[in-house]
Amino acid sequence: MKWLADQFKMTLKIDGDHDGTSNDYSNSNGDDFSGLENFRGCTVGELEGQIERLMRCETLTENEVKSLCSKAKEILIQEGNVQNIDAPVTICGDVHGQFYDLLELFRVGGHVPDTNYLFMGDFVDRGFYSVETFLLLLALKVRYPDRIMLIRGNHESRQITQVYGFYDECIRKYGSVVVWRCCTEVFDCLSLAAVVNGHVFCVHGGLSPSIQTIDQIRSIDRKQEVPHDGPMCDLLWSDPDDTCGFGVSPRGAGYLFGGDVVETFNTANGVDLICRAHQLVMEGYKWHFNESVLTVWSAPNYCYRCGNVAAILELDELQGKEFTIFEAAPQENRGAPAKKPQPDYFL
Ligand SMILES: [Mn+2]
Repeated sequence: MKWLADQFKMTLKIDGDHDGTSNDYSNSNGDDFSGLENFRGCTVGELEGQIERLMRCETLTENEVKSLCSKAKEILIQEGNVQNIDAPVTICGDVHGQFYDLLELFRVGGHVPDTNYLFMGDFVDRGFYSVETFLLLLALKVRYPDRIMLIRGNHESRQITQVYGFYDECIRKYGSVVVWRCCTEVFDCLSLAAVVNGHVFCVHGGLSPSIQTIDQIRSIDRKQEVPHDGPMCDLLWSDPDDTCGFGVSPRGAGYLFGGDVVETFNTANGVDLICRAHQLVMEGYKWHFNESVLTVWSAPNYCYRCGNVAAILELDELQGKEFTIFEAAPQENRGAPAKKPQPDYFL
């Protein structure tokens, strides 16, 4: 079982092994439409009200989720498999449902739309607030489509979310599978990668032996559940490793890829840097292979117990890089603890 291998590795990590634009939507700059205008089926005022509530970690109603997801799908499906993005942009790694730490990320990195963001997947699972985290990112995407880019991580999957928490959280908070199902349909529309200013290739996991050029990624039929193998799977699951060529991944999906593979890929595609997420790093970010690959991790104190700091990377117009390190949101900013669900026998 591939996914059990992932679970096993994650357990190891938690226990102390730490290895491990081009969009042309009009009306999307945040300035072009008034509060009364109708915007993809609801008013900007309604959408902004939803963003305000989500920022307070309040859940949306099931009907609001349905309509938000259907608008998000419309926007996301029009984006390419590989999104071309212009700097300045702030690049973020895994968030994993740690809602209050996402607010901390926005506090230190700036809010949308003042700061442009690229989130490299793994929005859900593990943390207590995958629903609020994902819906907030989605609502911001619908409100400011050119200011926030979301690409798919290996956890944006039906199979993985049923094991690692998002499915159970949806059932607990809504009492049915409807919200989970809506969100997983959005997952299928997420882009697979991004290229910033033509030079920085961003992807959740890494490289694939089936992919030599970025153009090959553009021809993948991405609107589906993450497959168990093949190029789409590899992009979301692979990890860099001090090896030559491609090696077997202990995760049971994707590959380990070496510095030689990166050099070939980067040269062939005119890329200087592969920016990815997917692996916990205690310092928030980590360079590999003579700074040709970078891991960015944005979930501080991962799973509320790893003790790591988180990082985001700001790329400026001149290819300058600035890391911001941040810690978990302090307890007093985390709001009231989540209400415990009523045990089934009371219902
Ligand atoms: Mn991942």
